[in-house]
Amino acid sequence: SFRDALKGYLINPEKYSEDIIFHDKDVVIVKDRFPKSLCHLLVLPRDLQLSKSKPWALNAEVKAKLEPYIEMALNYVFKTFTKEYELKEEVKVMPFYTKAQFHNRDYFIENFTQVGIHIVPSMNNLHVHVMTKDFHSERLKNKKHYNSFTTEFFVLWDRLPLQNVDSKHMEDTVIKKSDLKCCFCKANFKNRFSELKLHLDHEFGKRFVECSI
Ligand code: GMP
Repeated sequence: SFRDALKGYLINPEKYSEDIIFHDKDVVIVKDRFPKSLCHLLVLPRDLQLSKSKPWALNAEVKAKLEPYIEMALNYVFKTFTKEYELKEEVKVMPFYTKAQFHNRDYFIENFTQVGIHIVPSMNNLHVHVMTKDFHSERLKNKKHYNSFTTEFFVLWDRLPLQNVDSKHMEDTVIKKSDLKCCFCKANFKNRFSELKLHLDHEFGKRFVECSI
């Protein structure tokens, strides 16, 4: 089923060299094929038993093993974004007020990236999302896509593990009923997804411009 689409990366990373930015015997880091932000990676532990476990239950021991790989993914995200985009310095709006902040790895990561898991994953193999928080992507096509990364449906790495999870509440209420709120300015678009999309384009364009090479 499509839910097993990530499994190939674990078993045979050599076969997917276009998608994969790093692998060793324990972990694969792959580009999300349907990225919901400009930089969107997945960190996948290769152990098949671990791969089957619930992401919200990730314990401290497993987290400690994955953390160096998450750092690696964050570095990649930082380098890629700051290579491809520039900050429009004349517009002083969060998350960056200055070019120095934009080019400061720690500041960039703290203010413009997120690491975490979907509380109810759509794919069977355990994966951790590492991404920028621009949500500037053609692949972001509906309310579910947006809310799955911007509400408590997305569990930040530092909050793991959770003790128990009400999956039905998460899917029925959090995803479907939460208003669409702009991740930059918090403007509330209620249920109006296409308006949110236009607004996100605007918010992006206010801050960033593609580097001319
Ligand atoms: O939460 C699952 C994530 O996996 C989503 O962000 C999807 O966009 C992503 N995804 C689904 N199928 C594939 C695939 O075949 N390859 C990759 N790299 N990502 C996928």
